[in-house]
Amino acid sequence: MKTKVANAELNSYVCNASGIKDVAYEELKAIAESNSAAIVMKSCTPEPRSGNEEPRYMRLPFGAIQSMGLPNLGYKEYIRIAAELKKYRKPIIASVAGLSPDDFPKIVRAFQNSDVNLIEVNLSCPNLEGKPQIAYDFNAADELLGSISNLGYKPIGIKLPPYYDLAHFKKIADIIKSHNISFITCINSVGNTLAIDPENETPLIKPKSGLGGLSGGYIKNIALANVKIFRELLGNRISIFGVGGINSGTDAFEFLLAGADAVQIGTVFEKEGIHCFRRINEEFESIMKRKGYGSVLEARGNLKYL
Ligand code: RRO
Repeated sequence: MKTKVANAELNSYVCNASGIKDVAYEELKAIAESNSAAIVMKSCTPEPRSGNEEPRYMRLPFGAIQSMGLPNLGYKEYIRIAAELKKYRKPIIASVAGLSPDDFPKIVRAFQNSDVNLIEVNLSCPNLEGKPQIAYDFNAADELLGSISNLGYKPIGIKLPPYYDLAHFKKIADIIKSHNISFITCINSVGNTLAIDPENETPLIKPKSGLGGLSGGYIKNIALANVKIFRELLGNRISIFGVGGINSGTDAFEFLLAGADAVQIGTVFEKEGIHCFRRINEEFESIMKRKGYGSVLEARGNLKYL
């Protein structure tokens, strides 16, 4: 069940998503030693950040709500960590964030001269007070991609927020095609949602008056539609990581039918721990076998219509 994202070869179809248990060296080492097909690192900024106030991550019955606020060690530390993790011979995927437009080319340039294999640029963090999600501002996204897409030879991808309107899909897809973008990762959490504790009469999380990104099972169908629509709009030249609510091999297979090249696991990794990669991968392989598919590519985008 090997697959490929941009020029990176993945030994399986299932890996971790940025943002869960991937901030510190020990956590990334555990991912390196697990069945995750790649090592995806936490989105990073020029300087280390401790993130938003707690409570900032709460599990919900079918997923989670969080407003982490980009806690990370700063990009220089992730460049050092990538050098340490290279020996595991697994694709290392950096995730780039920023607090200002200039941060992005600065960090991308540094990762271009590092041991990471792919560079995922996060245009969709919903949890920074006063900072809109870049990928919802088409002019800003276009300008930002222009500033980062030709700084070196390592493939650049972008982490997208969910879109809901077909005209918006078309707009961002046209922007992506006009730059040197090799893969997309969709979707980030659904931003600015609210979960309430009715006993306490408070939100479940503290930052942003309780507003946070929703993830897990609640967003699977939004994610599936985003993967399918982008696969149609972008064609087969651009790889797609599907992410959002994947909890089983069946979920992973649905993302394959929608057009994903590989999937990333976030919320379930937080809840179940490192074993989730092996479990989901085994379940996925058994579905592929039962259905007679010999490779990921054979089934990719194979959704049939009623
Ligand atoms: O750290 C976060 O609060 C965070 C980020 Br950077 C992101 O891209 N998506 C998300 O749900 N949380």
